[in-house]
Amino acid sequence: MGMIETKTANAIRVLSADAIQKAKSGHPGLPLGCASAAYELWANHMRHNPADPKWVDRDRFILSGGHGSMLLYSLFHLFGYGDLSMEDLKNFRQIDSLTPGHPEYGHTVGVEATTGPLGQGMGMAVGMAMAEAHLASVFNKDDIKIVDHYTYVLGGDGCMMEGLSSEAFSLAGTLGLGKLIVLYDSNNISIEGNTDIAFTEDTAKRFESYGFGVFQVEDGNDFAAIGAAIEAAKADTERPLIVLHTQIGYGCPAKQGKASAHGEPLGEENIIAMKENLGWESMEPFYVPQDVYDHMAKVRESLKAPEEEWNARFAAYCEKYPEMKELWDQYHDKDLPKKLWDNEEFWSYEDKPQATRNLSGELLNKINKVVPNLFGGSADLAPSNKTNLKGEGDFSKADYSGKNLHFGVREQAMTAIGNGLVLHGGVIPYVATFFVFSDYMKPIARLSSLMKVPLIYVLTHDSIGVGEDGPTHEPIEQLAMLRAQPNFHVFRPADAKETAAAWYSAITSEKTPTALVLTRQNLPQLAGTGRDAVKGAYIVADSAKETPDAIIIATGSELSLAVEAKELLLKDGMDVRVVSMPCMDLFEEQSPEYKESVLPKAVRKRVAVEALSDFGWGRYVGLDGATVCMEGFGASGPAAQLFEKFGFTAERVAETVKSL
Ligand SMILES: Cc1ncc(C[n+]2csc(CCOP(=O)(O)OP(=O)(O)O)c2C)c(N)n1
Ligand SMILES: [Mg+2]
Repeated sequence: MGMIETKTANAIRVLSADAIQKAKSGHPGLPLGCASAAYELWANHMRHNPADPKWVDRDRFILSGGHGSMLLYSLFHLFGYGDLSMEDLKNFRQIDSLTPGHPEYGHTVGVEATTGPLGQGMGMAVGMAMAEAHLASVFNKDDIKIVDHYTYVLGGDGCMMEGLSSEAFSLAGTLGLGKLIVLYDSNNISIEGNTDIAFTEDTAKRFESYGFGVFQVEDGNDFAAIGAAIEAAKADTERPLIVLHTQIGYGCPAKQGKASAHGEPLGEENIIAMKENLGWESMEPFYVPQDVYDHMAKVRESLKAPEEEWNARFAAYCEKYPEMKELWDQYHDKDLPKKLWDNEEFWSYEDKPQATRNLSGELLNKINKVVPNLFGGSADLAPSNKTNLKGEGDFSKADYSGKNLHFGVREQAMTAIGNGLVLHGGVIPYVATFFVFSDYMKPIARLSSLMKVPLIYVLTHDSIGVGEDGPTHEPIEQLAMLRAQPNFHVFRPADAKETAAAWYSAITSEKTPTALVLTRQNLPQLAGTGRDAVKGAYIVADSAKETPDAIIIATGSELSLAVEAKELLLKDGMDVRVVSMPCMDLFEEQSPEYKESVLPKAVRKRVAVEALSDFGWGRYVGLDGATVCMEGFGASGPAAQLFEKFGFTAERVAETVKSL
């Protein structure tokens, strides 16, 4: 390898160190340690075109160790992603800059996934590789392949320590995702010092046990060795791991190999020493030699060819297989699910008591007839979550065309994979487990919201209605937890019509993930419910009076209690309004006029009924209102008896209204 490669990798080091120094914060260790490997991968092995960052068949690259964001930004600047300028690098970590502290999807051109919470990038990469494998098996023909790309993920010791990576790679091994290439930045350092203090496993052996092929690169600055490992990994049709033995903070004599290189600026003097050590031409901050830019212009030019070749291939494919082109367009038509609004079958239901999880399962299968690219499953609870797509095969190593995913008992990996599937594009994924185990999904769901990724969460067994399994399995605070998360729609539907509305909202959502919180037990079909559920809250049974005597607000299984309580109260001369509020978040998005029409400020006697924690209801019931909610954990016993025991009866609701 020539001088210019080394010089370009050093430009990545210099830009990263200078930007972090100027910001007075950041993480130089990873960018310095991985500069050579990243340059080699991006310039000589990855099929990507900075001139068209959204090209569908590009190789994906995820920086799972998001703290090393300056590595990405330096690459973007040199490769020409989104014209990320020197000015942008100088604004690293400043408000509204294109170079925030950690890479943010949708904010900076070229960022494939928001990363920073360690381990999650690893899971998202597995999801992207699964999407590729699935779409390839659906669309590729023997003579023309139109889906054919790799997913590269780079993560360090921290990502390997996080349990999420074990979940994700264990599944990747089972699925034999040969086009997932994991690059492990093995520098034996994390924040507290040498990894020996807490992490002595043999990671290579661990991956071998998952069924990965392992390639070692002894010197993380040996371009030829890195390149050879990448090509060997590509040729490995199973699941390759490349262990890059690197030195954190490489190039900076006072810092390299030390934990102090991890997460603080190197210091002015150390940067000068680094530049001298690297033989840099100028001590001027942010100086990049012209020959590096000249070289990168040539590299950028060379990166255009694969997409041009793909465009020709895709055109030939469309001509030869017009019916497949039609299917391809359906897979990529974001508006297709909106057709469900006028689909009578979708909204139809049998008028008998039904569990909303069963209704959800039926709706999912109805959607599958209209929306061809549903792709999802459960963390080993599909029979309970009712998430199976009937007549569709299983996604497996033997057959990637199956649409039913089996995540195993791995809620974290499942959720990160779900995010990766959405980010990849081309499929509409859903993930499922018991509602109580949303605790295991929460940190990953948070990234769905942050990235504006509309992943669908099917969460069944939504209250003490779980019954005999008892308090370990009965959610209490999970509803409040998910409602507290910005940009997350939590739906708790009460019957068939509301469950359909919830699914409609979830599958047409473009920027917001949705949780469908569903019952295990049967619920009656109610008269006043309807599609207005998509507004988040609406009146299901009104008072005859212009100003109701009181308002009862309920969700899900407790809505029927509210309606019964209204009847009881009428006998006592009180005429109340019943409001169903299946989705607080969507109600908050409505106009002030609509909100006032449903919950008039003048009516201060308000009771909220929900068999979960009352946290959050204060906002709607106010100081003069009350709640009928769970105060502690549930108990083990038949569900109907538990509702009695914890006071979820129409009588108690009516009494509570009268007490105001
Ligand atoms: C889930 C999570 N826990 C903790 C952190 C805080 N954190 C950021 S980097 C880091 C150490 C990472 O070590 P390593 O991956 O080896 O990176 P290196 O120091 O080699 O750059 C920690 C604990 C985090 N970002 N995410
Ligand atoms: Mg490390």
